[in-house]
Amino acid sequence: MSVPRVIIHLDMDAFFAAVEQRDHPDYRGKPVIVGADPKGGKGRGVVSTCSYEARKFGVHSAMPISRAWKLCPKGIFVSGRMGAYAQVSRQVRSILDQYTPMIEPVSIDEAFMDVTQSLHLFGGKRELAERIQRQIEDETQLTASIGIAPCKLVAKIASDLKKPRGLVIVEPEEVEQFLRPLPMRKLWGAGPKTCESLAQLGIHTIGDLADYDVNYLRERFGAHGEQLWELAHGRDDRPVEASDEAKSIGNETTFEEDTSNARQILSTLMGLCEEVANRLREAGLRGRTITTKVRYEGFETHTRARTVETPLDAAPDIYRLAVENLERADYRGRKVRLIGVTASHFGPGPGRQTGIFDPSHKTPEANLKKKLLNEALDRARKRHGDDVLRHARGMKRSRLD
Ligand code: TTP
Ligand code: MG
Repeated sequence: MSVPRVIIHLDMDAFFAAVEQRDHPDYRGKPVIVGADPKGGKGRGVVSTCSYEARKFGVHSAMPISRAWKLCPKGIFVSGRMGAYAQVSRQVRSILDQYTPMIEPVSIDEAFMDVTQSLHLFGGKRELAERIQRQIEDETQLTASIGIAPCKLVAKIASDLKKPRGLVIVEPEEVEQFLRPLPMRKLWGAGPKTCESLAQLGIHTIGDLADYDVNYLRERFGAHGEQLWELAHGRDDRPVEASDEAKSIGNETTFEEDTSNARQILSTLMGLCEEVANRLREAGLRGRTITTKVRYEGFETHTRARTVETPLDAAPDIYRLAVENLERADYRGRKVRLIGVTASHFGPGPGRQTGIFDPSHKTPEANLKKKLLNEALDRARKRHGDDVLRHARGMKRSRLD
């Protein structure tokens, strides 16, 4: 028998609503509903999420906003700030990174972690989980719930059981008993239709399924039936799939002295774009979102981003968007301390598809020419270092675009 794994599932509590309550102290302790505009009860969108105070009224995610308006007329309805939620999500991720490299983000507010190898560094399971929860609370003023189990299925169910601020640990020998009383819909992969068919066979709980004849399930539902039966016994060996790919590639530089000289600022930005483009191509990636960061004297910092349909990996394309962003940050005439550029929101790069017939370029030949030139420049850079490349690319740029 191999050593049981230690899998954590972490999920933030009432995530969007909790961020709103954190940032608006007058919302605390009140029903906050994040979602579409209720338009006085006539709105047509849905609820994204709501605070636990609002859940007492029966409001929940994905419910029509008009219904939430009826159930909770005194609720505070807000439209939500994705940027703020994404930022917290990144902050939480960087906390989790301190505990293991084996992290699989599942959504904006949840992740699996495989801590089998790193657990001993932090004491026992409870110590580790409490420490992560405390650190998240200290650094974000938000709460998270955690489930710990030998597999993903059970860890995920466990994290949901004692929300908010929940911590449920299921030891390997407890897994089957833990699952048995739970309703079928808690089992991953059992959708409403499957649950209905199983209910007709008298299968209502996960325990009912575990006790059922697997041969019959296989006959009736095929491989899926057998898989569900395995899961019902707590047998789930799906690995935590840590993606070690970077989510963004960026670079920034601080000027020796604050400067308002546009030529200097733009040529520095060009250099940064070239470096980002090189790193993208080395990684076989292209970015759809280009973000420019500019910090003025006195540390006032602006970031502006643009997302395009077709992912980019060539310096001139990145530079064009980076300059547009910079203009939108009203840099002209102001003293700039730092600038940076980042590519994110990756799409497939040439390493992953042929790339030559990429619709981002007018003709396949133009695209091929550009690709070959960029590859040649990459080779030159490896041979002669960055300075040569910068110079060479600066000269070739006008011919290619
Ligand atoms: P969840 O983790 O499902 O919900 P939650 O964090 O709000 O509440 P809980 O304490 O039960 O975990 O989803 C995370 C965020 O994703 C949620 O705050 C808002 C968003 N979301 C939607 O926009 N629409 C949806 O239908 C769901 C389920 C979530
Ligand atoms: Mg959540």
